[in-house]
Amino acid sequence: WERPDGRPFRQRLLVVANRLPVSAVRRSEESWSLEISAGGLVSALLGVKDFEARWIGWAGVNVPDVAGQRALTKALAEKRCIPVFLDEDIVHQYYNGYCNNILWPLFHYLGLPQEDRLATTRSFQSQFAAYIKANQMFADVVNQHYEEGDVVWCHDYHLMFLPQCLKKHNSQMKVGWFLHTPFPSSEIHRTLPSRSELLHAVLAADLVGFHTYDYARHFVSACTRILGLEGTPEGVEDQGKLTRVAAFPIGIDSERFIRALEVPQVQEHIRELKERFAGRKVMLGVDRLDMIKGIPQKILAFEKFLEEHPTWRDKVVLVQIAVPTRTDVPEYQKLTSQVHEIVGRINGRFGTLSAVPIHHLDRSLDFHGLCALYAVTDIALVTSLRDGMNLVSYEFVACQDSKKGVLILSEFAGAAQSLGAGAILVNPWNITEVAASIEQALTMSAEEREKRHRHNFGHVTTHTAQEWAETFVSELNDTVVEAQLRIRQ
Ligand code: ADQ
Repeated sequence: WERPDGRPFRQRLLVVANRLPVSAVRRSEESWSLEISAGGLVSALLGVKDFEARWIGWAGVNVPDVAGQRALTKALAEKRCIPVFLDEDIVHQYYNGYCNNILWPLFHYLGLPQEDRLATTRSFQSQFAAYIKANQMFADVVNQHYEEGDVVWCHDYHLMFLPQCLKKHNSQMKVGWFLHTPFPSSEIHRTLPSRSELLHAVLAADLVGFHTYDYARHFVSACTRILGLEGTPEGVEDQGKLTRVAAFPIGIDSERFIRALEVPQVQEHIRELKERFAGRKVMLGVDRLDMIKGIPQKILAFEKFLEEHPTWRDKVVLVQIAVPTRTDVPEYQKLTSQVHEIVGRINGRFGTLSAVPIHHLDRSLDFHGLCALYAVTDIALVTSLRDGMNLVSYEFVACQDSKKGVLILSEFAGAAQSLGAGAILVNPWNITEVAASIEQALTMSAEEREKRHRHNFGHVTTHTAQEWAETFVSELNDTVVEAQLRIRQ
């Protein structure tokens, strides 16, 4: 399939996510500066060679004036990004409200908000209306830019209505939807007042993807139990229309991490860290400061370990890097104070004039700093209470080929399905078990560490982000072709 000049056609991929992969800062009335924010999704799609990707999403800023919107649209076009402009009220009700206050906790098994029932119901209704309105605004921008033959890939719990909005406008559009969080058991999902509307809206997609087989199974059960539809090995069937449902475990751009370890600046940083922590085993946690990451539970388990193993007290250090998120939400502020209080108590109890057992940083690290830290770590502690996948565990493994450190991993992270055989799996709620796993990791033989690391390193370097994106998109193309063939028969 070629252009007249002999170059192959590349299919256009419209990636629709709540946030664009850039941060925009306004310099003057009509001038913007943009910075690419490299996350897992961005690097996954940068590596996809067969498609020409365009991003559609919110730039994270309120731009009320037409001149500013026009200037930002122009600046973003150079980065192949197309903005959706959301005003402050919509952001408050759709993003802070329905997405982050209702769907995020529910999908991570934390339940619906516990406020006064009536107040919740009232705000629930207006937040749900704003959610639908915002999804329609994303759909309007997709429709404006869609060209026949494009593939549209919708991302995450923010955009569950988008497949339905798009298909209503154009039933021929190839639409896929992928969820980055867990999809909970149908018993949890059925507590959501808008449970059926959301399921129907997602089922409008041609292909629906999850990180693990379990999440896909929960979704199919929700459709069969709540909507009364038929679940098949392929997906969900509604009056002859099949929506394909499958697992597509995400990966990372492992080469990027492995190459970073060769950069002189990173090697210098590694030397400094080794010197600073000489004579001590380094344990590491890297998380957004979110309730789902189980940070207090992790620190309490470390405290228990120190209590029970006095001989290790001056021989280990826990470095916990926690990037603050959603800092305006009271529950998140409470979590920050709680973590600070526990860290202070433990450092007061077990610290000496020369060293403290926990280094807790409330901030993000740059890419090179993060790689250096991963490389000097002896034990990574990932204790999420629930986590769609958890890419930190993958990044740690990619940076450990010389050290062969141990990964302690929550059984409630999607990554437990792929890295479980190499990691020590724990129930993060069981602090005694996590404390025991720290001892097991510290005393593990070199042969055992090597064997476990080999398994995980092989997985992380084979099942990459690029593979994930390519598999999803080619499966979406195939699904649509198969559906067309079925209709013709
Ligand atoms: P997140 O909940 O953000 O993602 P995760 O998968 O761990 O969780 O990815 C976080 C990313 O941010 C990693 O690339 C990590 O390096 C970076 N990061 C985290 N803390 C950092 C810090 N303090 N400093 C610098 N960088 C930091 C959601 C889901 C996950 C799912 C991903 C991808 O919640 O379960 O794995 O999407 O699908």
